Amino acid sequence: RQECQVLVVGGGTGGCAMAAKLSSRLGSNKVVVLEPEEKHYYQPMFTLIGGGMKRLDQSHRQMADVLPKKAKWVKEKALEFDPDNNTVSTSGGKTIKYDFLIIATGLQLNYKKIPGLVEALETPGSNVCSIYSPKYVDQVYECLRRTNKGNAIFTFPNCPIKCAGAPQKIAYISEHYFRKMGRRNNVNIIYNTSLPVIFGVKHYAEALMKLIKRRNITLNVQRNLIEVRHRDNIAVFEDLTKPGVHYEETYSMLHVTPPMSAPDVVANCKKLVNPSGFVDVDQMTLQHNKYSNVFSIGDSSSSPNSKTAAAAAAQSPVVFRNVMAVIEGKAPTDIYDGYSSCPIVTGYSSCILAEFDYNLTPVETFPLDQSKERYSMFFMKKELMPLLYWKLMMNGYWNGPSLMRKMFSILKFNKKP
Ligand code: FAD
Ligand code: UQ1
Repeated sequence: RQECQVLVVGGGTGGCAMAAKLSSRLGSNKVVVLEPEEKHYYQPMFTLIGGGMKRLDQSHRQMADVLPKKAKWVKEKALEFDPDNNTVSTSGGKTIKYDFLIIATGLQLNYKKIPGLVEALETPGSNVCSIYSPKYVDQVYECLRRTNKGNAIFTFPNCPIKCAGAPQKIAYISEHYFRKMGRRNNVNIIYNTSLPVIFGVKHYAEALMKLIKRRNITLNVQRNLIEVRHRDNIAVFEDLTKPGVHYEETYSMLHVTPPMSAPDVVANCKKLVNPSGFVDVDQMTLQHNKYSNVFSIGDSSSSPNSKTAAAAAAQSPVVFRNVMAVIEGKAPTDIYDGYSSCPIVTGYSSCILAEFDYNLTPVETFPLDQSKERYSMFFMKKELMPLLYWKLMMNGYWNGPSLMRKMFSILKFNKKP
């Protein structure tokens, strides 16, 4: 049995940022981080690894070096939450009692939900790959290098996912790759998405539709991957508008974005979650709707923002201030506006920087039209963001770009002051 003031479950993007902020304010050994993994991955780099622009070993650090020194790391999994008794039991047989709990367990990748997919991903030379897992991301560039004709198919599942732009980023990067290699005339690029639109924010969707047309990419909406028959190179899709209608599509390369969900241990604790299995928090304060000493940050929370590291960054000062308020016996008053951001990489030197809030209204940081493809945004995504992540965010110093945006707008550089 162990006790702590704040227990952070999950030492990924949101959990580590919270542990850094809280342990710096509360002092040593007040914060426990429960996290089973040895390595901390900077997942936004996976898209670039897929395109051969970065290596996998550049995307991770040792968890021990990333988690804050003032917090105590318990290298175990949460097995069961008991919010009525303020305890969490762990894979190592511990029961940790907390005053305050922050759930930051991210999303679980459900590759197994699609029959034939895991076998395909794990068969060498099957031409099936996925940027979403460090286990499979290296296969993406290998697939690109091997493919010189036929259909390169990219999928988007029928559920909320993290970084909803990533499935199309890898399609655009691949299209550019085949063009650079002189193979584009022999390869069809097909983007099959379960969503009814290319992107949820109109401002960017319009730009992306033009790009798709210009670059001759086939877009099929409301088309969901349900099976992979890798021996025949066939991917089976269902038409979400016509129940029972299936399409068997032959691929020479298949990039799969897996179905995702909150991790089972979280989803199974019915007292903590909403009907979809996400931690049931108030979308403004990020405090749990029933348990006032429980908060959630990042992908495992029910707040209806687009799930990104950028969103977790913008949530982190809100969760921090609200946890501190509750610790001091006050009501939480800080509000998260749903900010999320997605640098939609469109090739080997260009990027559209989408930024928006709960209302899907663009909230742009820079005094430029960010729906245009730009090298500056690509450079920021590829070279500056990893630095910002490791040096600032992981040490609790990055609260998202709202301050930068206000600065630009005060200086009247911005289009919308
Ligand atoms: P994570 O960072 O995933 O951390 C969850 C942690 O919880 C993990 O360390 C895990 O080991 C731990 N955990 C899980 N279960 C348990 C348990 N039972 N007990 C204890 N610990 C547990 N975001 C952007 O902002 N910009 C981008 O360009 C971008 N691109 C992306 C591209 C790809 C391919 C991917 C995969 C993601 C991308 N993201 C991007 C999204 C971003 O990585 C996530 O939204 C972010 O990491 C979410 O943070 P989190 O803390 O909620 O979860
Ligand atoms: C961001 O804050 C963030 O989290 C650290 C990302 O993840 C790596 C991003 O991709 C982006 C774009 C932001 C937002 C930052 C700026 C400067 C617009």
